[in-house]
Amino acid sequence: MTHIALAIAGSEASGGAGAQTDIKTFHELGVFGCTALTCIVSFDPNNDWGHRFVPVDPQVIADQIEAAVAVHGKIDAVKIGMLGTPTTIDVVADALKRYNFPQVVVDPVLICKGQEPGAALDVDNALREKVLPLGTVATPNLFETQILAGVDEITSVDQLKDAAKKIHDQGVGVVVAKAGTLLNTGTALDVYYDGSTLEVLEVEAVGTERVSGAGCTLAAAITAGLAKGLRPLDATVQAKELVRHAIIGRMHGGAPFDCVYQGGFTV
Ligand code: PXL
Repeated sequence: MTHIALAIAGSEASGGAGAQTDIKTFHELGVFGCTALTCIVSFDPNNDWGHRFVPVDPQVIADQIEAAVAVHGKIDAVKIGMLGTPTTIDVVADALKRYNFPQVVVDPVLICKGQEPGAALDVDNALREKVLPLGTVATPNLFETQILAGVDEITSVDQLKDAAKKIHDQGVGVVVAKAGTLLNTGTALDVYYDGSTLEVLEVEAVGTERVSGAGCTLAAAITAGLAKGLRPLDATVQAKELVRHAIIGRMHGGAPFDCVYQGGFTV
């Protein structure tokens, strides 16, 4: 039986991040992918690679989710990627309530380079109030973990564990708080917390440079694992391994950053 995952996420034209990455990751793990696009992001090579951001009309977002659900009859797992505006968050929260998907992975992408910093606070509050509690798993990066946990700075693994617990206390079943290489452990380190199990997950770091799409890939891989019936911890361990391969196989081109490529991973 083929399992189906839906990415409710933004388009990022280069294919390095966003919904394109999600689809490729689902495919790499043998899961059928579909999408509801929430916004269109185009990096601007003439403006410091800022993100030109265009939200998709709210009704069109609702229509896409309706279409994906109707065509397949069932969706095994959903990944929520960039939402970008409070209006989009409202539409997506409504859809999550209406369809009651069995697994919902929330990658709480707060703001993208080029958006108004003021917009971040609105998005942050709306995401925390309306979407996070509807998720079964959340995958905040270090910055998002600080904001969502309401803590100043996270510089140690113990602080990351405490922050993951604080986010869990806000009604998220499983928190995967991602530090990557930022805590200088020499590894790519994330904290997994599901209310009883607390695990520090580490894989060998490939390097310390940021690679575009790594976070999207991790959340998408967890989503695919859950769609196939893996337990959240096993899905997360597998996802970290896939991300490691996607970073090793990354694409170099005309931008000052590389982007992940999932192509070389085998389960
Ligand atoms: O990596 C975060 C992200 C998610 N979704 C979209 C993006 C980005 C970053 O560029 O463009 C659409």
